[in-house]
Amino acid sequence: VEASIPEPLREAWRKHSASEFTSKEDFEKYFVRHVETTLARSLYNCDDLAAYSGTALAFRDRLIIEWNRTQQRQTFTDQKRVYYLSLEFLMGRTLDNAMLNVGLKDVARDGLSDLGFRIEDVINQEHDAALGNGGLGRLAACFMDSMATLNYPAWGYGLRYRYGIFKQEIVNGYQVEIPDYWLDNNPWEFPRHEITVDIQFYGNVKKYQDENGRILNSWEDGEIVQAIAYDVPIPGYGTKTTNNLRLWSSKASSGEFDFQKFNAGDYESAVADQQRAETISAVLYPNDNLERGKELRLKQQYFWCAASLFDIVRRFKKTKRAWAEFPDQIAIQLNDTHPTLAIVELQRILIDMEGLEWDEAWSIVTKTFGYTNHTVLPEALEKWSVPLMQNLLPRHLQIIYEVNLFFLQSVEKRFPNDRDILSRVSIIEESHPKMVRMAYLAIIGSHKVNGVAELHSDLLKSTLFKDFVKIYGPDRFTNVTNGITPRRWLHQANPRLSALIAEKLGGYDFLKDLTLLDKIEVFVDDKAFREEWAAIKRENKLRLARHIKATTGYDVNPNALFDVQVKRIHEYKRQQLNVFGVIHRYLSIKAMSAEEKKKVVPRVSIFGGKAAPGYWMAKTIIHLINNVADVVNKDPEVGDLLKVIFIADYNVSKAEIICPASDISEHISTAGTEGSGTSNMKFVLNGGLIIGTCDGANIEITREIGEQNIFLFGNLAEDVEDLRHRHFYGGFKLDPQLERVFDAIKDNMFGDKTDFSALTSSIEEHGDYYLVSDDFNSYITTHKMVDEAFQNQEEWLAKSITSVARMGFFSMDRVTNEYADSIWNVEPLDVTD
Ligand code: H53
Repeated sequence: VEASIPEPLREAWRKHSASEFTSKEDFEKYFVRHVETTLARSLYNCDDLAAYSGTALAFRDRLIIEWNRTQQRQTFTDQKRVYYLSLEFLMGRTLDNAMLNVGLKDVARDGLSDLGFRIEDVINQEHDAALGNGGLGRLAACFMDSMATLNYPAWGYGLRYRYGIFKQEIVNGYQVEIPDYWLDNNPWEFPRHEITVDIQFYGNVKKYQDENGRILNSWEDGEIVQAIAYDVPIPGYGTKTTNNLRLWSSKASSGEFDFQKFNAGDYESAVADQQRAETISAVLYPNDNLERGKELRLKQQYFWCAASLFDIVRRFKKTKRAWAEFPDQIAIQLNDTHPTLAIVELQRILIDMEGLEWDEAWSIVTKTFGYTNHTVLPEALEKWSVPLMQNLLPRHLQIIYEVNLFFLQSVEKRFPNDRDILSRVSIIEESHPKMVRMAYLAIIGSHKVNGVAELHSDLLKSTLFKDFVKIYGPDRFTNVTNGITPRRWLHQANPRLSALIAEKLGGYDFLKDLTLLDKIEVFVDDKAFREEWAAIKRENKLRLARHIKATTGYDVNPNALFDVQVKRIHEYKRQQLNVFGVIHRYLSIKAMSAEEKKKVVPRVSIFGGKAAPGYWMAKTIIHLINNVADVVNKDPEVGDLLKVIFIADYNVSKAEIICPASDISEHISTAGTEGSGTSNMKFVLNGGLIIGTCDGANIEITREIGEQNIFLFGNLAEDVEDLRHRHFYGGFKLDPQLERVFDAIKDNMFGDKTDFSALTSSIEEHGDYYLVSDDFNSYITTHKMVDEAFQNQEEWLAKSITSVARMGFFSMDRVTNEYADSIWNVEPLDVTD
């Protein structure tokens, strides 16, 4: 149906076309109207939650106007677009960000105050959109902000989970998971019930001859599930560009199948089918850096890839261009291997549905895709069992085998005397059962593969993907070091610091070009500037102290050194090293005389992070932290000298309170294991110093800010293999200071020692894979240096200011521009031109 209104009738439309508010008066008008009509409330029963909804709806109106214009403009201009495929988008809250991005937060603050509300209370009503686990999901969210800010025509594609990452509660020291049902009155999404795609699973493949006598394949008799689009507008900062994030929700298809059952009186079974279909988009898998090979996860992946590809292809076909132009119009970025099936799906569409020849199709596919790898950890690398795929996606498995065959033939031709290389690089691992190696498929199906920090990208080339470098040459592999959006992670999280910087730089341009931060370095000796800088840190620490008091009941001294480690709990991130260090500190304080205690720098050790529900060791670490907190915090011999805090349910909105409040934060993964890390950047950008290993982006942070401004410790990545070897083949002795810590644990000082025996024995008896013992001494020594440095507050302040001034490189805008230039080949489109 042609839905476009004929020209003669458009006048009435234009006259009444929605307009956007800019003044306080108008904001108040929109707000009251929404409260009274959309929400059916009044000034007699408008609480903070209703005020949140009213404000959100007023801003939503504005976003949607810009969103419509942007989409129309992008469609009309028809230049190349980027599609960012990610199973996770860890967006956090939207309202504050929307107000800041459109530049109307002050207007809203004044308006809300006129109407009887405090803007902070209103903002705090919002539920986080937590459709992600950790770094990978948050990176996708930063991409969305940056792509819109830089005016790139870009869409995100993801899944609309009914349940995001679980809420974490701590009960008797243990993590308990509570489902996060977040969709009730979420004003930020627009259901597009008219935009649906039928997705097939199971079934079988039949061969047939077309009219030209060609043998083609058809995938038949499967089960159909419907994908429904939900759109989320993504406003850029200081631009009219408002991009789209499209999330797919699953529903049973209203096909004949159900009807037959229904008519046959099998109502219950028809409902069960319905529920089974809805299960696909029901829950986010709560694992970070861990793949467990569950069928439902594979279903999620295909469902989302197929719906997104159908949508992209449908849009392309409207332009009536030749297929060969597809890669000139479309770049698709794969966030990790989770969307690798999109490669296979596009090949399937082109050869099975559109009738292209294999080679022509494959050349289009490889020019279209780029693949980002985020980890070298073996347990995080996706492999799918061949029988599972055979059953669920029979046609795709055939195509994978075909891709593999052609690939291996080409390898054999180039390396005729190397038999081993074929089995090493084969997409199919010859195990029982056979497995599809998704990373290899992603490399073969993309034109560029990137790692997320220099060390990580180098490791990819020298270890995991070494053979592929030999085959394709080094140019297919590149590095784009991660970044963060300064809008959320400076301006929104730390408004006062942002304002101070703006005052010195004569405006907020640095939020769009973070390298301008270097201009604050000249104020490092400016007395007033330094005082204000210190006052801001203090205020941020007080804000966190209030949060800690409200959530844990503990009082913490704001003059103490705040030492923070917040991130997913994982053995490779080594929260166990941190808590062992805390125990060591506790034991040392207990052994001190009153005189010695006077010299101790008071410390608050703050932890936060979720463990995957099935990751027992990670849960044990949480348990130990909480038990240590229990003992230490109540010990009168220690008092203010040491407090241990576990902040429950760490998420994006809590990160916005925590990051600006740290004095030092910990990024202490075993060298060579962390892809990049991004919270390291958030802490430094907010004037916190860091203690870290030579891993991930820590190395580049050091290069940028100078090694005198960071506390590095521990063994290097190049030595890890040897050290691990030594644990098994003699030459290993447990670090004596760590032994003292273990003795305390074994004395039941922190509760029943058997609760923690897995933790100690993994180090003492099972090879200490993460090299906790090897790094312990250097860790403790470096913390002593941290204490000493903190005693010289003037020096500390200088380090803090200098570091912030040198953080420009870590802006997500630099990252986005690098992807745009070296991987996507897309240009910005200013929608106001
Ligand atoms: O991705 C971040 C990195 C971080 C890395 C993380 C990540 C996940 O959160 C999940 C799966 C995965 O393979 C990697 O661990 O180092 O900063 C963004 O690139």
